[in-house]
Amino acid sequence: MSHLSEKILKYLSENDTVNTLTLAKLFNEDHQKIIGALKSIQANGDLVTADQKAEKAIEVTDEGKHISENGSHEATIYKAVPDSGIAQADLMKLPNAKVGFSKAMSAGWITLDKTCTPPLVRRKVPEITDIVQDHLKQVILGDSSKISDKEKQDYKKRKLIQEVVIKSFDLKKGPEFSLSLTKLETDLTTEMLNSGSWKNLKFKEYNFDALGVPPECGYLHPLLKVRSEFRQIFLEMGFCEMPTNNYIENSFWNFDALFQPQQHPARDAHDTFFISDPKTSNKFPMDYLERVKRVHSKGGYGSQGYGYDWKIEEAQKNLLRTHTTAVSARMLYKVAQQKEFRPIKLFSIDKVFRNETLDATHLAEFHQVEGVIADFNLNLGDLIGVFAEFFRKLGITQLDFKPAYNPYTEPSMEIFCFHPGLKKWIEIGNSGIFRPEMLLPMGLPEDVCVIAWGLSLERPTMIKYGFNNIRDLVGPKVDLEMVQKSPICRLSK
Ligand code: FB9
Repeated sequence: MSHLSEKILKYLSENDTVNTLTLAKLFNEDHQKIIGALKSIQANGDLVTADQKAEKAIEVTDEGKHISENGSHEATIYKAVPDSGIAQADLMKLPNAKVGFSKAMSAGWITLDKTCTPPLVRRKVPEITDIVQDHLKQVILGDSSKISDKEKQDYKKRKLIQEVVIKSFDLKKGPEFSLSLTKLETDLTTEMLNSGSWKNLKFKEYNFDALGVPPECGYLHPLLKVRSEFRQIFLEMGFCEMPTNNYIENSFWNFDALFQPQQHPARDAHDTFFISDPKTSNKFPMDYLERVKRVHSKGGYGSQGYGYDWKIEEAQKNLLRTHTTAVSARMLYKVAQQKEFRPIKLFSIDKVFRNETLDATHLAEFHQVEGVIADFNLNLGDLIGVFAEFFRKLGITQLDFKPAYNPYTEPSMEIFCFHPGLKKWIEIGNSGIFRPEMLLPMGLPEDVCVIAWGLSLERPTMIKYGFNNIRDLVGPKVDLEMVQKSPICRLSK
């Protein structure tokens, strides 16, 4: 129990009644503290009765407080007049001289000698009593009985005092008066219920007005911040997002549709995660599947093919998609089924899975970012121009390229940039023009070309946020505080 609450109860045990303002003076405490102690007594039950009183009182304003400490403006003016007198203009340079001069004149403390040039202000009395200052000091001490109503009106007009309503309480012993406050229980426990001890305990009242604990708001993971920046760039470049909500894919769309031969090493289990249940898919557009089979085994569309015995069983195997280009294939096939081809720009940013050796910067899964454009007669220049603009919006302008190989694109290029932050050349992606052996079996017109490029989300995020190990960014060991305090992602446009 607070010491103040004890003192109040003790005072009440020796006196029938007392007002809280009186207690504040007696205990030399701020009145609000007395009210606080009263509240904690009342929370314990009806130990005291408290009748609220509201009485008018006067208190000094800030200016009134200043005068009580430094003297009234008229006294300041009087004290500023030397025995030899002072030019009125000089006197009026003092602060509050206007009101001080007129009050000193009407008090008969000073006079204006106009026989001199310029007129001089002289003292009229040898000394003064600064009654205003004395009165204001009395108000501060809480005794304004010696101030006449007329004087109070004048001080109010001069804004030296103001009327306030002071709320206080007249206290008396209550029906449950006691000198001590029993500790209030805040929790009803199983032990209390079992032992029955709750019957002799007092419980704190529920405060239904108490606000709930503010919920910890959510925070976006740095990867998702970079994803939304990339998404914004694609959208403002006029790309539409592809539906990538299928981690599980079959080998047909992930490999065969992309003219990736069935004996390609990437299709081995050591590079790809195959699904054991359900192990296979069996729903394919069979006419299209036949064209894919033929282009792999016999060639066609000007291509000699791979000349191997293509097996549907291989194409039926389910897997975790190794690239989002599988989704691009599905989307391009869909575009090819439309009556009339219309140019399209597509993008995707989503997880892909590779059964590869893990290291400090590579996990078995990462987010692939891919941009695809299908239009008439596109060429390598168009491809370079588009991803150069994409990277420019990321603040990357110094690009270089190296020929590369992808089973589904020819030509293909690895993309490099001189990273201004790292001050070195780094690989930032891969790109190429999809091969006719991929596009024509889908049914796309011969003069339609499809260009595409890809990069990851993890690499730029690690660079942007200064991570050296991918496990500090993703996975079970991530420090959640990192997520909370990671700054907003602003990739320079
Ligand atoms: O993201 C990568 N690097 C990168 C990207 C951006 C960046 O910062 C931006 C400037 C702000 C910094 C680095 N890379 C691709 C390059 C390397 O990190 C590489 O080591 C890792 N690569 C992944 C695949 O590795 C197994 C990154 C991933 C990748 C590679 C190729 C593609 C997509 C992702 C592709 C493609 C493609 C090609 C043709 C047609 C369609 C898609």
